[in-house]
Amino acid sequence: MMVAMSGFTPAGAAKAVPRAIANRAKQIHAAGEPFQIRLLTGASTGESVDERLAEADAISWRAPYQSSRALRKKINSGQVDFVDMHLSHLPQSVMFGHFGEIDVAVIEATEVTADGKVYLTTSIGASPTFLKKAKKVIIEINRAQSRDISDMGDVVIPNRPPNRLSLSLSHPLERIGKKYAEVDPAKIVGIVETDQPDELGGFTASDELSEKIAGYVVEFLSNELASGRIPSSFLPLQSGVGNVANAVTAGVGKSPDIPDFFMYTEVLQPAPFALMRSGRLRGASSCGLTLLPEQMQEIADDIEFFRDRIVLRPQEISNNPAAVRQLGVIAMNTALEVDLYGHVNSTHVCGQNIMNGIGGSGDFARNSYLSMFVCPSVAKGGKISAIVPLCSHTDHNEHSVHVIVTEQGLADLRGLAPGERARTIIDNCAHPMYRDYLHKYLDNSSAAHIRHDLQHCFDLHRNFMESGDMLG
Ligand code: 0RQ
Repeated sequence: MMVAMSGFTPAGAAKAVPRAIANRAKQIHAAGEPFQIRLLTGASTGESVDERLAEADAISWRAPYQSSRALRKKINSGQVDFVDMHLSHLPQSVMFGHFGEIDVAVIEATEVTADGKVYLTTSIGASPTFLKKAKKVIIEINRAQSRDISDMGDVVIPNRPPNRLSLSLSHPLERIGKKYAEVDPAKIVGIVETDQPDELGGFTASDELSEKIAGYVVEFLSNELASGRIPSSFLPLQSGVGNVANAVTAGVGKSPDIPDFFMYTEVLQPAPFALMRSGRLRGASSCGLTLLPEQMQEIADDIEFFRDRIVLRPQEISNNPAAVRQLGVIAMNTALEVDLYGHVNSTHVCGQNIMNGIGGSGDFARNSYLSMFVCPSVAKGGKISAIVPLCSHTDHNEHSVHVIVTEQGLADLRGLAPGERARTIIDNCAHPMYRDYLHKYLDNSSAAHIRHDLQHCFDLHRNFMESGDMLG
């Protein structure tokens, strides 16, 4: 069966039913029978979905994103087929029938009414489309989620082309839809009551390295404002997941040079949320609330304050390329590796093993006013350089990348031809222990518009795979 579950990060992910499916799978496997599902969600999920189902060997196929240790292992050993997708594409791909029929949708909600209004919880994700397309629906009514959170929802499903209308979204907080998703009540085959909070992971406090990166980003944005290249009222920010992204938004919040701002993003993380009370963050459009448990409580306790400052949208709207272009979003995402010409690999280690997936990074990067990628200059204690001659896998190409930032510095690639890009990235972003190697690589490559030595462009990767150290 193709099963679709709610969840965009652990926020709003199904909890009770996937655990029950995992237990059932184990029993069936113990009896010597096969049992696996094909699984769609909005993005990554909480532990009850990917981790439990992967451990139970209950998934045969998965899309569009994951960040689970157990599932990653199964994907990289070839036991699970995984389709890595732009998150904005997922709901419309389901609507267009790209994955065939959806047999069952399992959707977390705070309320479902007799006439089929479904009030979603801490994320909207692809749930409105799953509810529309699935043949059968199971609703998890989660009593641990505040009913008031559902009122942040702004649900709209764009028409199928050729009848799709342009999005009328001129402000990050503009509401264009309904507070609830809709389902044909006749399709509901079960309602499961739970009271489990979102399975939010811990957030590591920002460290010296991420604060350095944040410092370069803030300095760059301040200069752009001062020069008038960013309007004085500033522009909405998008920030990817993780420690560095969190530190960058905290740094923007602290900077006296940057005015109070809005976010148009897919995941609202703890650091920007903490800027809301002071008014530094004036409001956020997001697809989900990936916050600390105490911050979730803060919203429940003071919904009057947050109701008008947070809008939760389906992922095809929160990540909509047209909206990102129209609003002039400044995008900040994370790279695993960047090559000398500004191509970015965000997903596959040595071009082979997946980490998480492209997520929404491409939705934003390709269409943003300014597209920035951040990462530490080295990983694994220096044995891996994030700056390599040629990316071993490309998620974002040179045409979608304006700025690269590591703790070594910032490379502003706008208007630079390939040769200039390469030297700027090496001198500003590569770790000093890799700079000579990278310069020599360039010097030894024959003259061309984009210089490469195809005999040696993956030597660093090959060294790492053979000896565990890129420098051999
Ligand atoms: O491994 O945990 O074993 O030490 O990669 O790296 O530095 O902790 O960074 O947690 O921010 O993740 C790109 C994966 C970065 C993430 C990525 C190793 C490193 C470490 C993690 P360890 P860090 P982060 C919003 C937008 C794509 C999706 C996206 C991501 C681990 O940000 O998945 O942006 N982004 N979505 O040691 C081998 C390299 C490496 C490397 C780092 N070059 N080679 N390993 N590591 N660089 C979210 C959604 O879409 C919902």
